[in-house]
Amino acid sequence: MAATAVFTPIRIAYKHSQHPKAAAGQVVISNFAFSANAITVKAGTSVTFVNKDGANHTATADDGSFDSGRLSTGATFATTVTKSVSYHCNIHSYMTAKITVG
Ligand SMILES: [Cu+2]
Repeated sequence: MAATAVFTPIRIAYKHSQHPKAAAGQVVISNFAFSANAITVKAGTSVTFVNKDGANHTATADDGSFDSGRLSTGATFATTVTKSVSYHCNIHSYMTAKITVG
C-alpha cells in the first residue's frame, strides 16, 4: 500500500525591498534649489528630476551632457549618468548642484 503524502504548497513571499531594482536617483526641485544638492550614484543610474516648485526650472549639465529643457511645475526629466557632473538651472544661474558617480 503506497503511502500518501500530502504536499502543502509553501508560499514564499519576498519583500520588494529584498530585490531592489537598479538603483535610481531622484532630485527634487523646490524653493529655487536642487534637493539633494549633491547625490552619489553608481554609473548607469537613471536620475529623475522633479519640479515641485511654482516656477519653471531646468536641470542642465555644465558639460552639456544633458539638458531637461524648461520644466514646469510637476514636470519630470530623467537622464542616465555615467560620470560625475555638475549641473545648474538655465533660468536661475545661482541654482547649482552636483551628481557624483562613485
Ligand atoms: Cu531655476
